[in-house]
Amino acid sequence: MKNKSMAFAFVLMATIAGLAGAQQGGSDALPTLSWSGPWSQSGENRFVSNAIGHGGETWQMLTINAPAGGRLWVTLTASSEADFDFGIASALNGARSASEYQIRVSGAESETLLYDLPPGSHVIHFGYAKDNSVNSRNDRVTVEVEVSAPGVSVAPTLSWSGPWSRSGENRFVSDAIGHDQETWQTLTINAPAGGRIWVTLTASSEDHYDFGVATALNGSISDYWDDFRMEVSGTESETVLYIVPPGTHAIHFGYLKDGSVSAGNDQVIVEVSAHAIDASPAPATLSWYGPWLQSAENRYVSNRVGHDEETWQILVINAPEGSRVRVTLTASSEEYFDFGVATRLNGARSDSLGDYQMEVSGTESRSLVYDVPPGTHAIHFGYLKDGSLSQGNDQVIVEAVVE
Ligand SMILES: [Ca+2]
Ligand SMILES: [Ca+2]
Ligand SMILES: [Ca+2]
Repeated sequence: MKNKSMAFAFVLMATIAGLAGAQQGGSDALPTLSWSGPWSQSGENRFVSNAIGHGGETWQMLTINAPAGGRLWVTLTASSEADFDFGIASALNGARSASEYQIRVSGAESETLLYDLPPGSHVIHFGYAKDNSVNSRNDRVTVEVEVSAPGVSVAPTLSWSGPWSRSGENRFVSDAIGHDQETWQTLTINAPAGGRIWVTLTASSEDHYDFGVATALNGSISDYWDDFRMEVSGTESETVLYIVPPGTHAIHFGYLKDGSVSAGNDQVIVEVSAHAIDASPAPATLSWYGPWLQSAENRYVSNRVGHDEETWQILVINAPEGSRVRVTLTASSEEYFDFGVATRLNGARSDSLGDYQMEVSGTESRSLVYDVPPGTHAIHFGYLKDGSLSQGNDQVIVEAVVE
């Protein structure tokens, strides 16, 4: 149990540490950093949240002096009760808030965030907020910050180690293993000016039992499933964007099998592309093909079809430097029988409802963000009707926004 004098000692130590420095040296162009709050310093610009009780919050403030602007890389790593106790980073010059934030992490999640700094002085608040019961892991969050000058663009270089087979420049297929075994491949990223790393994992495995996984950036190989950044099985394929601060980093990719049964090719494939942080990335463009009726920019309404029929519209995303696209599907249809669907990125039209990324029926409206790697990609939107009855407007509406 933490008492008041211990809490006071934490505050005092952190204050002394804050006064003693945490200033970033180097060239005049680099932003300088100063910290205030009760968290414990554990590196030049690395702080660990202090102990708090259930229902509590604790905050640490970073002040950034950036006369020439710059880039700020924030890595937030939780060690907490998954989905209930959160580490939080505010928006640039945003408020302290457990409900409005730039990013939050829980469990064993670790994420890196890039803030583009306009010239001037700025603040960011970091928090740890707990719900009303249960502590897990180390019950804290760690924040680590790095800065770089504005406008430096150098593409990261990639190197690989492990037993997997190369099938493209940065594409590897897991090697054959038996039941209850696992195999790992390591990607090392050398990123002197930071970068964006797009990772696609594609499974061909026993659904729900044999998994392809990717760790967090610099995460460890671990038995805890919620420690992984991404998991795929069956015929799943997913893409995730890693934002990488300046320096050298690793991501581990695994194929993990349970005690019996193999399916498909019994493997996972990883494909990676690395890109410089560009000061003004080329925006993604959206184009649409199909019979649906346009009702606004990037908003389409399905055309009329009969019972047991379906109709499809295609969205093509051209994203020279990668992007995130938010898609919203809104149904007005016979509930549970007539569906609006969206495929995975580059997924196939399919007869099986479980294969879609998103489904709506009745009066449902759902929205989803696709992480889109650099290149040209497609999403298919469908309206699928069963053999009888129509309700509502008998249609689905799709809207897409580049974030
Ligand atoms: Ca809790
Ligand atoms: Ca299996
Ligand atoms: Ca129907």
